[in-house]
Amino acid sequence: MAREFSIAVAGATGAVGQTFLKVLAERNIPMKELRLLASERSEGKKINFKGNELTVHRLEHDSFEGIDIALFSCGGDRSLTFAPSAAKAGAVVVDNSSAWRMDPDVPLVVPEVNPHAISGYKNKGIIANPNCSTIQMVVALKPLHDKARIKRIVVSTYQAVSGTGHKAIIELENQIIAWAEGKPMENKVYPHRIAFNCLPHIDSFLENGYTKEEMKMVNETRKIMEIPDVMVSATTVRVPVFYSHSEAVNVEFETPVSPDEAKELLKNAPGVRLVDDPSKNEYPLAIDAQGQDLTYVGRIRKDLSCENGLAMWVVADNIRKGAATNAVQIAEVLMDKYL
Ligand code: L14
Repeated sequence: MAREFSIAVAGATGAVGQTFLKVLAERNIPMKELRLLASERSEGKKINFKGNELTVHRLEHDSFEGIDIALFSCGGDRSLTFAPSAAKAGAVVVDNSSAWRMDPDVPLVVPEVNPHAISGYKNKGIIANPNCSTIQMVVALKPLHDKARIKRIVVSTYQAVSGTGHKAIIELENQIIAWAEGKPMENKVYPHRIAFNCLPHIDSFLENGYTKEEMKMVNETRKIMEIPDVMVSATTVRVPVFYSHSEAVNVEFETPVSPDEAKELLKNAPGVRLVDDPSKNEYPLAIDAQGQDLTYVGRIRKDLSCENGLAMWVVADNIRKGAATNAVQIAEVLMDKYL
């Protein structure tokens, strides 16, 4: 990576946008220019990047002249509006929203799982970054699928409020403070109180009784893992955790794979940290995964309800591996191999 690149961040002031900047700095991405874009609300704001003060500009159709890679995390509507303009200006868009993920002409990529799909950016100039819950699950399952072929997945998630953005982090904080002070707890972001509660409701409900978040886990898993016929059933739940999603995953395989074999495979798998020593109370925890880029896997045991099954617990930082880090990893492959 001798060359330097011009990078734009659309949605630079959001929870994911801020983490884009952190990850770009940490990974020393070679940049000629870093252009920060956001809605007019944040126009003119100053943001420090590696000791330089950068000004936030308003996201517009002509914001992308000279940009090589545009990292988008500014919501699905804005992405539908502005990603094609960025692509037209010659940038490759890596988009964190759900807007483009299931478009057959847009690759949906987790670099540890399907890096070859990145070449598909040539179709529309857009690559989609998958849903946070899906990313960490497929990182954990890919090495096992390569060994024994997955037939069916049943997953329940325990998702942090940061996925909804800054406003939800503040809502949970305020509810905890109100509770401690014996005052009424107010909710605006979620339809119910999230403090000391669990909400089986992420994104909106569909006709079939599932939420959009649940159906993302079904459809995105099929696309990323390239197993169009895999059966997936998901229940996605919001829990009063600030960062990191946890998941209980039950997987059924075509052929046997023992817990010991699975541990051996996961110990050496890219992007995975195996944390599995229950005798020492060691298993993946949200508070340990927070701020990290790896997907933590543990509690690996036989699923007693089927012939070739495993059960496990999978945890990752939803804002880092689940969003910003995964997108920056895609950008790194683009810079290394394609641009
Ligand atoms: O990326 O936690 O499709 O509310 C959007 C909603 C991620 C989770 C996505 C949340 C989701 C987010």
